[in-house]
Amino acid sequence: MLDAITGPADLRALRPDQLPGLAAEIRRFLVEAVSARGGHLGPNLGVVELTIALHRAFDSPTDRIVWDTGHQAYVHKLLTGRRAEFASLRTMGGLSGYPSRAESEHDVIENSHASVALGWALGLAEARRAGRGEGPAGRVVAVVGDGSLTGGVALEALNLAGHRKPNLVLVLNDNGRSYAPTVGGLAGHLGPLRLHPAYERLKHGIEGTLGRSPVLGSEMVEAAKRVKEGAKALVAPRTVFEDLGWQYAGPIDGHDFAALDRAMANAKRVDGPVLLHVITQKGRGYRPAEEHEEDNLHSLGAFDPATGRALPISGNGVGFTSVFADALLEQARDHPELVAISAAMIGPTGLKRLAAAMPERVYDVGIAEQCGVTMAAGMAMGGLRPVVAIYSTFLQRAYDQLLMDVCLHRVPVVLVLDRSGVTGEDGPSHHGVFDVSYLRTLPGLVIASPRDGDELRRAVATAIAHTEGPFAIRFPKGVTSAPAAAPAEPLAIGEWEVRAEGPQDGTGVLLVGLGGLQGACERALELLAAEGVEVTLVDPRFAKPLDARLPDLAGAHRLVVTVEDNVLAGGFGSAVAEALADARQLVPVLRLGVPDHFLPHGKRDKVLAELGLDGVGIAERVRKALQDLGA
Ligand SMILES: Cc1ncc(C[n+]2csc(CCOP(=O)(O)OP(=O)(O)O)c2C)c(N)n1
Repeated sequence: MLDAITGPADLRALRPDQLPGLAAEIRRFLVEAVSARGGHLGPNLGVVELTIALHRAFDSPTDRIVWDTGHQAYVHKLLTGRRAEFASLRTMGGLSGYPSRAESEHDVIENSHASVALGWALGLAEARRAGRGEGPAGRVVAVVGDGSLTGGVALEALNLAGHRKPNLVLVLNDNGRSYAPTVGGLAGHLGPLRLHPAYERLKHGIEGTLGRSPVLGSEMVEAAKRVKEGAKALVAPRTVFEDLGWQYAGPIDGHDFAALDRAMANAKRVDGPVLLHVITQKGRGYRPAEEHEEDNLHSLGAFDPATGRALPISGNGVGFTSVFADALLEQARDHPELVAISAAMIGPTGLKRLAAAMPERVYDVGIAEQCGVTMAAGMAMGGLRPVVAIYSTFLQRAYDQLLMDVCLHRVPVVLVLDRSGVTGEDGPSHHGVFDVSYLRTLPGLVIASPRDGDELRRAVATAIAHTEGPFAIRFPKGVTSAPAAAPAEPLAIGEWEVRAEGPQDGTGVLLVGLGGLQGACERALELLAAEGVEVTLVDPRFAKPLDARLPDLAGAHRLVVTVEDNVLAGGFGSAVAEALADARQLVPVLRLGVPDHFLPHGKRDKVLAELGLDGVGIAERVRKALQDLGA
């Protein structure tokens, strides 16, 4: 059946009794496709029926379906004519793992940072209300997970939509989980609605504004009778959504086509914002995902479809995240005041080990990076030593909190930015290529950028020992060398390491490579040395402050080359150029890094090579620069 579906119209031509078969086929397809190259599995298995129902009920692209985060849009892709492209899922030039406007007119937004879909949908709905585009007839639907609803920006839109009251459908895809179980008072509010549904179904289903129950089954009919008989146990409070000005319908069984169809048909008839509370099961229909306790196989690399177990990764080494996890645990043993904060990503950021050993010292704040950072400021002011572990790309969201709460108050918060630099398969919105630029602007912040496991462990020790102000550590995705067993020796803040010393007589090249790109610099050094170009290789260790000896060392070379996988705008190379200009050191500077455009998805190594940020590319650019200088 799946082969015959080239778009939503084909889907609408199916008979209702054909839909369960289609859903089963889609689930088999998803497991096969994701097992080959990795990707998001659990979230997509959970929304198979929901996505089919959405595309039958709404007329995309005239009606706009906006996926929050977008990691759960694989089924949407399959149903909008992209089945064949799944063979290239997440590979360079292939199918994106998120919605992509370049791929399809059915993809509205491609921002894979959580919690923004409702704001987008609100804006689109207001534009229609103002008579633009399709006008008020077209519907706007936002599909938002219960995890993503914990983000402040989602709550802001929820609040505003209840006040503005445009025609807007919010499908709350409630599976009770982010990666791990969703935290917070709102999750606590949804739980009882999910478990004791009868009253809400009745109030808004039979007697309320929606006219008919979206989920009228025999159980409900019974419940209806009991309510009418005045059975007090069934009387539930209003939902918070209604208090905010929304109409609420639910809960709706997100795996029951008939219930979904009725709910959506009703929602289309309602004026103003309506929330469909749809209950789904993450990982549905694939036992390894259903039974996977940590995250229902939320996202994973290539795996064996028979067992759900990850395929062994070739190559030696240990993940940077793992080194951080051990280093943090080591520090926590010596520092009872140390606590760690994660924004709904305890597992992926490596806090799981600390949480297993000392659960009371790890805080999951939900997808609430801003709140997490400000809370850390308060904790530090109150005498704790908070370590905030947030992927580089997601910390972008908390810029103002870093500036005003952490840095203005000079509180000793430690920021740990995993997935710094080019990250790979998740694409434009996930590459952590902006952090040096945005962190550098923050007064008083130290920024360490360790190149390997040993240096990372030392950076963690340095950060915890640094009580005078905030401290950030950024490190890339990927594997590194295992750190030494000896106690981690703290680093001197701002002090670089000269790793290879070339001539200091104005003839050589000074190569300064930040963090994870030291390896590529080593390779470039070898290539250049073989051609007789002499190079001094420096690991700056810190993007801020820079070693005070920089202008003098630069002046002893013919050319300074900076290498980073951060954007060139305001990045590490800019910092070096600024320092040299301020010292009136006029040596030419060649800055290598990420140019002024968004990067595609693809393996980290491949993306870096395309940018010329591998050994060969660096050597080539140095050679060319020397030619231009007439050397
Ligand atoms: C701002 C931001 N922080 C963190 C993430 C990482 N992240 C991706 S999906 C996800 C969980 C989303 O949970 P939910 O919205 O309930 O969707 P589900 O996967 O359960 O379907 C998180 C935390 C993100 N995408 N954006």
